Amino acid sequence: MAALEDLFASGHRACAGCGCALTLKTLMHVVGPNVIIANATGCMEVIASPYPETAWKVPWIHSLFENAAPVAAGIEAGLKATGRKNDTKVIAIGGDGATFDIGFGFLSGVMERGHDILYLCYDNEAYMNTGIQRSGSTPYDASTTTTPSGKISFGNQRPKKNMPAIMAAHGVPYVAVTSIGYPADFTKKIRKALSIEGPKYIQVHATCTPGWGVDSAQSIEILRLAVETAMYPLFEYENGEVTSVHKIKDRKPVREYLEKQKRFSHLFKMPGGDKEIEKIQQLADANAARFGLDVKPKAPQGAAPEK
Ligand SMILES: Cc1ncc(C[n+]2csc(CCOP(=O)(O)OP(=O)(O)O)c2C)c(N)n1
Ligand code: SF4
Repeated sequence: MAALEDLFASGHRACAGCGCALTLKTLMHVVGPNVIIANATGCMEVIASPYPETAWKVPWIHSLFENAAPVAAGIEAGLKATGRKNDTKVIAIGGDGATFDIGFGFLSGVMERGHDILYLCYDNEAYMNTGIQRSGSTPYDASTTTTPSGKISFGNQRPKKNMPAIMAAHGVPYVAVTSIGYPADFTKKIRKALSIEGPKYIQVHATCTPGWGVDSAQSIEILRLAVETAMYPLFEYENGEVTSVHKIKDRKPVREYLEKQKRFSHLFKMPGGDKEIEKIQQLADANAARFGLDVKPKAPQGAAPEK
């Protein structure tokens, strides 16, 4: 098999084990050269474009933190107006801070206006580039520099914002949640999104090794545990309806995910931590129930069929 060209080249300055950089590398293997990318401010912009160098081998633009989606929409409209859209894909990329919070209104406008773009949010669950501040995507009880755990707090006390549901509520044709811990799932969903005309939103769970406090060698294992515990369910919405979910066989307790990350380590030391872990387990259980994630055990052979 011919080697895939790295259109997001190595030599950039991401930390070892960065799931976000792996996301972009894998994205470009799927997308190929006929693309224009608009990138929000954030780690992936900073590590890949220190002047005068760039890791990008395709047309790429960075403007502001909040406006990757409108910049992409402008590019798409310009290509159409000048008769040059053809098969050129237009992709906007932003972290969860850029997507869930600061670029939220801008993204909503773009989704509503029906532009033919893919918006990719790499979700590392905090503002990492500026030193691990909480975002609307930070999970319950995670310790960040703006929601530090300590005597008076278990960390972030707000639930993760349900962005996929908000995006689906715009009536867009395709919304998907994936994880770079599952590259085949990621690749399949990117391919599908690019085959659909109109606005698409894909959210990909991606490790930040210093932000989550994990060993770089465990980056993928942690992402897989997020899915296997139902902390981060993977699913697709088509035209507002959930059309597929990634099922889980033998769902693991959330403890197995939490105990491997420093951002949750206080839960295992502080009085009352067990109760908090139980609350997080309930959030995962609710995810499993909502999406029907658990694979039901098969009835033993010869057993009477369920009524
Ligand atoms: C309007 C504005 N506010 C704040 C900043 C400072 N800033 C730059 S990057 C960043 C964090 C980005 O967070 P996120 O979008 O989650 O991406 P990540 O760094 O995690 O990749 C912030 C707050 C800015 N550049 N512009
Ligand atoms: S700080 Fe986090 S998101 Fe930024 S390059 Fe390092 S691992 Fe990646």
